[in-house]
Amino acid sequence: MCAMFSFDRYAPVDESLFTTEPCITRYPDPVLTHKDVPYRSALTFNAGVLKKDSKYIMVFRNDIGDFDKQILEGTNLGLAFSDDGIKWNVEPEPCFAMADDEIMRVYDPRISYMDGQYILCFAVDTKHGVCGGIAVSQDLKHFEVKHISVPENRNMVLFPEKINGNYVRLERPMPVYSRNAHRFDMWLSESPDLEFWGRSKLVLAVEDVPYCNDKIGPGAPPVKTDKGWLCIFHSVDVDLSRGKHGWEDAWRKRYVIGLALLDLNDPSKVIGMSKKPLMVPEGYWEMEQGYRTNALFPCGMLMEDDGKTVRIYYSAGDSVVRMATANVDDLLALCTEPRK
Ligand code: BMA
Repeated sequence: MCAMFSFDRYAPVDESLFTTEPCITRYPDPVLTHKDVPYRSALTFNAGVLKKDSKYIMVFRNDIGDFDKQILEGTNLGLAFSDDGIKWNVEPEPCFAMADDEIMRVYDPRISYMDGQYILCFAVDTKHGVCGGIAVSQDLKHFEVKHISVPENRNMVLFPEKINGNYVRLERPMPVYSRNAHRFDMWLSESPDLEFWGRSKLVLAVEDVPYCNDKIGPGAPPVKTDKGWLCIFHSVDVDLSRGKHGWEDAWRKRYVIGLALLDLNDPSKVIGMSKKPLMVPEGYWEMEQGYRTNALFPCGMLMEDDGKTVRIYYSAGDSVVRMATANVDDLLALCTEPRK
């Protein structure tokens, strides 16, 4: 193995880093569970959220099945609207699904609105690997698929506006030859038209994140501030001694939420990063219940109309959607101030 990349397979992480930042306020209850869904639903999670014309719009992953019997039978994407971002009305039918001889399902949506159209990014499970997909829609009922990447790629997230004339996405390829271990990093690509993507660059690597020993991936469309793009991501540490949590025989991962600040004009440049997680799993909804406990997975982030309050929509336990708020200046300070 090349010495430069000699990682311990899963080096232990410093547990003292794993606290939620005090600037975070969680809404106490989930904002969406399978009980809110008027069609078959076992797990509602990994939800992209957008605020447009004072309305909140959510596209969420709906795993079909039976929560109480712990049965999962497939996945589609659901659509919900809200006046306050807390109480959601789910549309009567799912809004999007893909399946054919090659594609098994789409999942983990992120939503943006640009140039008069909604843009949905999602993961695509195919018989030949996981791809990233991008589709556009005028009405969130009819979608035109613009792009499906080569495998393996996941967690595509668009910046909310073009940068230097191009669409820009964050993404998380899954290289198997890079460091002789499972180390998946955050990358960026550009496109003039959402269809053709290139100029790919590494943005943030696992070894840059002091509380990660496995993989990171972009979370939600970044929020623009005058200091840079606020970017949340998920970060995973693995501890092989972790045993059964949730529905599976063993679940050895912990998913936390990280925070970074990217350069406004060249968002491949990380100009600040919180040296500890922004949020870690806490309490009943995040640690005790669900398909996979100990997993926070953010897919939505938006700035409120006051220009100060940032909302983060994240999943807990791959089972419910939750929401937390923070003041934008506190988030910026976490990225820019040296830690004591
Ligand atoms: C990731 C994806 C997500 C999921 C997360 C936590 O690898 O599969 O869909 O929410 O794991 O289980």
